[in-house]
Amino acid sequence: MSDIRNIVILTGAGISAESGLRTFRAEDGLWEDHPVEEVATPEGFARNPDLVQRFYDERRAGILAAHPNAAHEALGRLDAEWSGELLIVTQNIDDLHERGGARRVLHMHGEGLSVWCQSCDARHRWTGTLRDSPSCPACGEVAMRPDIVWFGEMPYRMPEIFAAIARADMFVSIGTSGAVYPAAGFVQEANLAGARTLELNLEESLGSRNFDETRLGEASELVPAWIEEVLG
Ligand code: BV8
Repeated sequence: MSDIRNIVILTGAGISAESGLRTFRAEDGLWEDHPVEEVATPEGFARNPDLVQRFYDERRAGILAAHPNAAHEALGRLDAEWSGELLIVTQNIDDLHERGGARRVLHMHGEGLSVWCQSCDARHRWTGTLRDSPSCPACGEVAMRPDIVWFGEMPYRMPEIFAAIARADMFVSIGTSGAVYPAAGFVQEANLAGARTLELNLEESLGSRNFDETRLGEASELVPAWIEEVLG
């Protein structure tokens, strides 16, 4: 591990599964309650804003009721003790990385506790609901949507992510199925950058063949063990 200085970590819904937040593609996955095109696309929002607002109101309440697990806390410890570069790129919209102590976190698909005014472009931390059409605290208009990157929308801060991967000595993917791009392609960028690539996941993912090493199991066990290796 002594040759490792710059680390990029990608996380997905699997790291928050043991905190009680459902993943997307398991049999009880979120998408099965609602077809994707209905709730996670701009077209779906335009067609049925009330359904989409209620879907994210439920997700927001779930986030507030959840607690970080040992995997989030281990990454918080890494962030506090790692003297090299570190970037935790998460596809998750929960704030469990932050509540687990991590600081160097980038939410590439947005955040469940943030809302975005389509009239004045302001973003606000939001723990309430949007189904009751509240006015934007900045401009007073009723025009707020979840601050979430939907299918067909550009993920946030991509240049920053690609720059971090280009400098990485190690790329670790935790709890993601490798089903959604551009996140699913990050491991190939890391391989091109000459980084070591490690996957920690409950089961083989769509991208497992692209990793130098895949360890299968629960994040709450695999992540603390890996952090011990890195910090040890
Ligand atoms: C874009 C926010 C471009 C919403 C989400 C080919 C190439 C490039 C793009 C595309 C392409 N084909 C199609 C596309 C477009 C599309 C896409 O990838 N579609 C897929 C379906 C094929 N991508 C996009 O639209 C993206 N934007 O490409 O923009 C562009 C260019 C120009 C101009 C404009 C745009 C935007 C995608 C973002 C969508 N938003 N989330 C919300 O959260 O409600 S996606 C959502 O699903 C998540 O954010 C995440 O990213 C994604 C995958 O979910 P996972 O996190 O992996 O969860 P999943 O359930 O799938 O898997 C969980 C894993 O954990 C499993 O493997 C399981 O085994 C494991 N696990 C479970 N328990 C545990 C565990 N592991 C450890 N421990 C446990 N206990």
